[in-house]
Amino acid sequence: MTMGTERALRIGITCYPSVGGSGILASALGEELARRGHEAHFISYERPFRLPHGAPGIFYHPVAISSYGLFKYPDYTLPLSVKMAEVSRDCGLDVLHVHYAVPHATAAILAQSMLPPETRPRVVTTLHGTDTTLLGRDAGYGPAIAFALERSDAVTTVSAFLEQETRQLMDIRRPIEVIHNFFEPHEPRRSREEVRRELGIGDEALLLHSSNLRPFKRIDLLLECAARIRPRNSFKLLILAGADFSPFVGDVGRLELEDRIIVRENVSEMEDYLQAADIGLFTSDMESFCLSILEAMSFGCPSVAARVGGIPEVVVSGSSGLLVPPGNADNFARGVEKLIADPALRASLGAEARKRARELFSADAIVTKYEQLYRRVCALPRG
Ligand code: GMT
Repeated sequence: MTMGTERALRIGITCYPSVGGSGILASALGEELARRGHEAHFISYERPFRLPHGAPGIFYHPVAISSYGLFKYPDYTLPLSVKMAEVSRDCGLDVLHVHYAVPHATAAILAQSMLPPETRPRVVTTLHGTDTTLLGRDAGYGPAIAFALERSDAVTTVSAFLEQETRQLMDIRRPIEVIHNFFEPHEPRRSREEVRRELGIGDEALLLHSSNLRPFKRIDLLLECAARIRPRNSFKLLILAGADFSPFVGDVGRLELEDRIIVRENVSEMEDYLQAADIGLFTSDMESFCLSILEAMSFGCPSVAARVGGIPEVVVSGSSGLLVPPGNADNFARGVEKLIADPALRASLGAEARKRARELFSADAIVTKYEQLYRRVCALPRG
């Protein structure tokens, strides 16, 4: 297929298929590439959970993992690289685009090396966060990550913060391009009123937190903040949990928040809930971007969030949300109270948040950058 004068591309995409920003972003990218006439070939141990079924141009190639008596730990990297090489050869992939370096970038470099030079796909590695900020510091991973980054045909990060952090931590000198995350909302299936009715929301403000509940998301601080918001009956907090919430149920009881907290686990109709929310609340200690804030912004919902990592690239405090110093429940509670008490401020921050999301972080703005990058690496001489 050709697009104008340019031919359609065949892109292999590898990501973690489970709930997490990097997998969500990779799935959305594949969906948008297919909509633009390219082929997106997902290679992973499971089908990414947000990937639409039956859409033209989207393919899924499972990686089978065997367990052998000799192995104490099952190995994923080698079967992944073999599958990457096989799909590259059989489907004529132009690019292997891996999301999250560990172990995907190493597997892609190995896959590339296993193929004859004339059929080698280019490797694009997108760093998402802890693949360098955490694992990059780990002596058992750091050198392999640095090697795969140096060997990739292009490396991108989802924020300028992550680019600087990666350079400093890993002593990387090669070019790294910043391509921010994007979010392209689907049409909600239910109305805002219907969803608020389901959640039992009356005049209260509906606060929203969505995450995979990992330790750096600071769910303890989120709940502590909820316990300190006054008046107590001015809000309810909806937690869209991408993981089992039961470890936190004890804290909800201890803080006497049973009537304030609503939990929904692993929802697939994100947009239904995003459109129903009034204020996002994100207490993370670290985020290279925080896709959940962007998802809320797309529906005109401003967030109170920690001023950490790449979040200030997403939210301009006082204009499209409120950023507060991290780690202190009172800071978050005062920010939320301010927005609950001032609907006009909430509306103006929300309008600016939606505008910023559309102008800077839409598929139109971002996917085009990936397409240009793919074409640029495809023009490189094959190594
Ligand atoms: O890096 C991680 O810990 C996991 C990763 C994920 O898969 O959710 O999160 C990172 O990537 C997201 C998508 O680009 C970003 O929105 C998150 O901010 C980022 N997390 C961290 O930097 C801690």
